[in-house]
Amino acid sequence: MFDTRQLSKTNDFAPHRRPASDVEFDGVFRGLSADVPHISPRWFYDDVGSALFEAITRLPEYYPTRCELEILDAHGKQIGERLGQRTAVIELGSGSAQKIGRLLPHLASVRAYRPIDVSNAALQATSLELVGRFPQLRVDPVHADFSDRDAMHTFLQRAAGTDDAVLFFPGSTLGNFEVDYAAALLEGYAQGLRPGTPLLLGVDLVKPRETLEAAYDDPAGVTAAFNRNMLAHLNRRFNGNFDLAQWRHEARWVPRHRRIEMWLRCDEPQVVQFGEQRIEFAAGAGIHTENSHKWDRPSLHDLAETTGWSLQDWWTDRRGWFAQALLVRQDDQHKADRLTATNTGEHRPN
Ligand code: SAH
Ligand code: AVI
Repeated sequence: MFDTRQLSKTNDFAPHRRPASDVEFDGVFRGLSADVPHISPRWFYDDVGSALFEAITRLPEYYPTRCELEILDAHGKQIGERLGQRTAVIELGSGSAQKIGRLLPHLASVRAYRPIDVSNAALQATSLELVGRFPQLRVDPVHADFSDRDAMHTFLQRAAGTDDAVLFFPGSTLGNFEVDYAAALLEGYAQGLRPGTPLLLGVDLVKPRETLEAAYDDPAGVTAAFNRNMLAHLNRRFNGNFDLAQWRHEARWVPRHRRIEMWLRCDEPQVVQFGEQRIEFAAGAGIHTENSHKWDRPSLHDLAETTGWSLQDWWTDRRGWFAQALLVRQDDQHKADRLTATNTGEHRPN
């Protein structure tokens, strides 16, 4: 049995923010009323959404989870060696924490695990499970939004400043952000960390359209249910009345952006009550609910180099569908050299 003293109280950081519900309502309402209506994918993850995501990871068409587990199983020992003597793991978007469970046996010096997630249900369940499996481990669950750059900066300085921490960001969750925003996040994380700090990043790779679209539009309709559940979540959270039956799931590969886009589309006009506000959608209107960007080694290398990180290692599954990238926080000299090279027109080959 686990010792509950191992498990710290869930931490909420960013106490300087306005009451969360006002900020959150404004953000969601602005997105829904924009010219291209959109919602942040973080709103997928209420209790039901977290459970639906777990169901997605078991679908035959959804390859990313199996590929990433394959990499951790095949190369976990080497990854552990490359990470060196770490005392803490900070995981971004930990979900069911299945992946850290595969890595921890190769990280003998780790004493603390800090999973960060917006889903309380996922955080609580997985923290308890890990405490049970790794009795020497201290688990500090953090209920927070990892896309809040200021709060993350403060948190990383505090949490990683005293440890030799490794940041773990699996699942290709970084790919759910617009590329510019993903870059800003990586840059913000780097600024909160000491030079040499490693980031083990899971990224999904570009592959044929049919494979990608099948992974995001399964015949059993689990991904459709996951997509629609976002409206149920918003209804509950913000007193809305979206009629889920009126919205159909769409997922398509957009080669120009190298991403899968998920949308919810209505065939009939809709008037939706949202808190005190009303939002109108014309027949055929869509709400953009998710991007899932895909990468290759050169594009990931460039993303790292321009955001304060260096790509040091790269492991893929047998088919080359998914990768674990080991990035290391650059030192300031590296950054200065890179800026000089850019200003003098020198270009690094990919
Ligand atoms: N890392 C797991 C789960 C990926 S699903 C895996 O690889 O299988 C994405 C996870 O990130 C979910 O658990 C979700 O609740 C969490 N998440 C999504 N957006 C978030 C945000 N902005 N801040 C914190 N957690 C977030
Ligand atoms: C969490 N994230 C990386 C998943 C993905 O593949 O983009 C979420 C998901 N959306 C639909 N299926 C899975």
